Amino acid sequence: MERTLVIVKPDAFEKGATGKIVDRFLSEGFKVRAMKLFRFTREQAEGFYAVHRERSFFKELVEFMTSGPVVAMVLEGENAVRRVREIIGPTDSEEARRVAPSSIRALFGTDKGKNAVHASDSTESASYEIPFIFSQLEIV
Ligand code: FUP
Repeated sequence: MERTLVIVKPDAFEKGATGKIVDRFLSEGFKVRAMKLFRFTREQAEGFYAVHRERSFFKELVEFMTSGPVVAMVLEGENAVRRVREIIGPTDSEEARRVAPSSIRALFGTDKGKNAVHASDSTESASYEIPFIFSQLEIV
């Protein structure tokens, strides 16, 4: 069974959308294997998004991700990486509202930066991101 990392970002947490987002994944058949509430430090957010270090939006991204608490979870299911990416929709929430109106980013995000959720974009990313956030003992 494949595993992927999802993070409810500060905008969606602040809106009180965490429960609805978790419920959506449960109703799509995923099992939650780990979950926690925390707030990223700057160094942690920079490490988590190290792959984007050279991008123009990196500073803005780190500022947003450290602006409030987040809820991270490990989801498990068949083709979890690809299916979760379909359920969250495109990066830009405005585009998501046009092309995937029932996606999580369409329902709870604002724009390209404040887009409600993160999800691993490949199994390789999931293998970096899951142990970055969770210790072995925290995954059931
Ligand atoms: P995604 O994999 O859909 O989260 O999107 P990317 O990997 O392209 O970008 C990672 C995060 O950077 C996005 F979730 C939000 C942020 N971002 C911006 O703030 N501005 C942009 O132009 C693109 C991405």
